Amino acid sequence: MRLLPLLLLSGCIGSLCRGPGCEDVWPAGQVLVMNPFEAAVAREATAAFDLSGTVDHGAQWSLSVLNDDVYVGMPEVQRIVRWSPEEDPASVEQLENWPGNLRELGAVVIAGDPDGNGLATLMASAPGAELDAGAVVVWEAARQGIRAGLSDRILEGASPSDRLGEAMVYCPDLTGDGVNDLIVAAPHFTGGSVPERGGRVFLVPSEFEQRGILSFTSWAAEVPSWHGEEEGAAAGSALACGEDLTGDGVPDVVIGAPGHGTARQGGIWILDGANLPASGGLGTPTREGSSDSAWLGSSLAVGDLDGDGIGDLAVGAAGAARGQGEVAVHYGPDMVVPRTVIEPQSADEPTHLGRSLLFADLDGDGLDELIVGAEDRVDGDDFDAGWVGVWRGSTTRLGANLVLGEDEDWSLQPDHAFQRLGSAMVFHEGGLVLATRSRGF
Ligand SMILES: [Ca+2]
Ligand SMILES: [Ca+2]
Ligand SMILES: [Ca+2]
Repeated sequence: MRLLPLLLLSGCIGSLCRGPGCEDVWPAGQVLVMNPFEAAVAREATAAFDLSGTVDHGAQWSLSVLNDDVYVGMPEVQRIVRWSPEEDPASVEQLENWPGNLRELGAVVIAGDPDGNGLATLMASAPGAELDAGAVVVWEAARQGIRAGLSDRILEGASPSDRLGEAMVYCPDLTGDGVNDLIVAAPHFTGGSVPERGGRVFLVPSEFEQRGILSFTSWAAEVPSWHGEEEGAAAGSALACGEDLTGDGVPDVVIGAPGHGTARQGGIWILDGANLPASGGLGTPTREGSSDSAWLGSSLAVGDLDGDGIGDLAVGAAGAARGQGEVAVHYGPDMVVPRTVIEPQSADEPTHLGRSLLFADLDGDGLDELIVGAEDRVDGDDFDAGWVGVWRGSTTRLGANLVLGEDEDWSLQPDHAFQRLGSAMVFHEGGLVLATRSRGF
């Protein structure tokens, strides 16, 4: 990776606006790349750019990577930006700035190349569209064509408040046609056999090739879907796929329902990729939360932490321990009992540890690291400052009951309140890409 001039994490917030959206008054935040195991000083970023926009609505950006490019979804301004840090000079290009009613476009953005033609296909959700019914937009983003092919496909949500697209993952081929598939959740889905806010998860196969704006009834009837069976289960609040967790060589699907259980203990389901269940209710969870309001399944990630070739699963329970949060690590294929629980240090304020989780090989040894974000963490008097911790992958599995702040191999501490460190994380060219919020005004 060609190194840009080193920028300290806090060094250029508030500097001149260089990216799209510079008409906005405030520098909203920064996207940066860092690798704690390569940098001479672990808090130095190897590349960074400033995001402009509004700063006062939480700044829940989303990130995706394809080839050399980083894609940033900015749902508050319905904007998607492509950052190419490898180019000289690094380029920032606004791909979409949707003026219409696709509210929260970019809440999840995924860049893929399913047909292998070298052009990114963007899959972006807009869970706020049509009174929170939600929508998913899929289009090919030609290199210079900002609005080219704009309406290739828009999948509309069903009813207000369903929040279609609040979670979305891009999976290896699950339907047998050799092309990747998209799994989209509407975690507040209500209606038909689905109780209020039970949630519903849809597998959108690649052979689903209708174009244009598709009403819910026209697309959803044709695709497999699974739903929560209790009021408020919120099935599909988190999704994961891409690893074989069971050891049969076929990638599996994981669904989180943090509202599962009478006391919102939460639950997760591991769906066997070789034998996906028929459409319908999800049934009994693979695992349930162990305490009231644990919200188990509020976040999920899969990778291979011990390098045995079988996928491992990290599960967040953001409400466990009175809102401190916990992360459980399940090593495949023996998934049922977690081998490791990562707990926060005792503190009074909610941390919601593990609101975001990522597996990525940061040190290049072929084993994934576990990266845990706690975007709500209070730092002294600074609320929502956030925190990121990294546990290194090893053929020796992590021990039981690790403590955040004591046992991680590396951590990134916040600079200021509302920085929300760890709110969005992806892996790119050997580095950890983070979206962070600026200090504001
Ligand atoms: Ca499997
Ligand atoms: Ca493994
Ligand atoms: Ca590694």
